[in-house]
Amino acid sequence: DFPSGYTGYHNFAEMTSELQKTASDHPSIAKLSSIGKSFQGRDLWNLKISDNAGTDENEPEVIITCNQHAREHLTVEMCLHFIQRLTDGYTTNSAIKALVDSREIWVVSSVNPDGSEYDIATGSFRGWRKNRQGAGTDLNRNWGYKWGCCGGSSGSTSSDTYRGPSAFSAPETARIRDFVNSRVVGGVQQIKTNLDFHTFSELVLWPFGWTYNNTAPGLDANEERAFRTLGTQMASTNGYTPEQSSDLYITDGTIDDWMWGQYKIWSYTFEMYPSSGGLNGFYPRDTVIAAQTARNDRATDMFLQYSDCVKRVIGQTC
Ligand code: 0X9
Ligand code: CA
Ligand code: CA
Ligand code: ZN
Repeated sequence: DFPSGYTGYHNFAEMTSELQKTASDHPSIAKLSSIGKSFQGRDLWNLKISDNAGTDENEPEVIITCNQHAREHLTVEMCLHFIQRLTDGYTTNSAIKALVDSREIWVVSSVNPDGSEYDIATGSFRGWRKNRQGAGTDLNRNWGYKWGCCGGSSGSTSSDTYRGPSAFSAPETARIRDFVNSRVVGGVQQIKTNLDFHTFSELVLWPFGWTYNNTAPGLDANEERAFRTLGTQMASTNGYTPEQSSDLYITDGTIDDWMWGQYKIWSYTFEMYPSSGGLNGFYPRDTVIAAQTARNDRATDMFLQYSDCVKRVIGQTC
């Protein structure tokens, strides 16, 4: 389990209880389901937050994902904080109510529960990143858009950025893909936006990661301007640095490139606290959780606000 100094973090069982409690305390606006199992058989929980949560309404859909990388435990807390703020704030905060009423928000608070549990199993952190299938696959190199295209992932199983033997070879990415595919209704993808949380470096990133070019086939100058404008505005609320994801380094097979490349889902990656560090940058004490999750309240509100039409941020219609 988590070592002393870290007991404020949620392990998988604690996260599961928290999600179940939220759903039972707020049955009209929170509905919990599993989109399938991890490699080792843990549930991949997906909490829907919306008014009339049991009904599929005609509202822009949003998907928030956390913990693709095992050791990035602060991101689980980010998803849980986001859930708690929207559900507990619903009756008292009119701005929150307006967002919850006008969106259907899916939250996958742990994409990689096996890796996360493995990271804490001995009581001291292992520094583990990947899932637990064989030698481990880096889930954020396993998505099926330009998978393995560009030197932004590794073909060797021992690497921390091993892309897997084929796109979506990991059950964790495959189940989220299946879920996102299932949200095509009447030929229209219902999910408009995605926010994927990582640690660390305090960055707001947008596609593409596979090329240094700002634009590419499937991402025109106008779209790039909308990505940049909303990314920059969100970053101005949390003090992160906004940039195209390849400005960090080239990656291929990432969730954001797939979401955008496959479906034109406006997908951002947030790299949370701290701004720099070595391996210990992945392990901030639990005393920082409250401040470092609340730090993204305004950015996530803005993200939800524009989720009906991201191009509104540059004065365009959808
Ligand atoms: O390498 C990653 O997957 C991310 N950094 S982390 O330290 N959390 O592992 C950065 C990904 C940036 N690229 C894209 N989001 N495409
Ligand atoms: Ca609704
Ligand atoms: Ca819907
Ligand atoms: Zn990460």
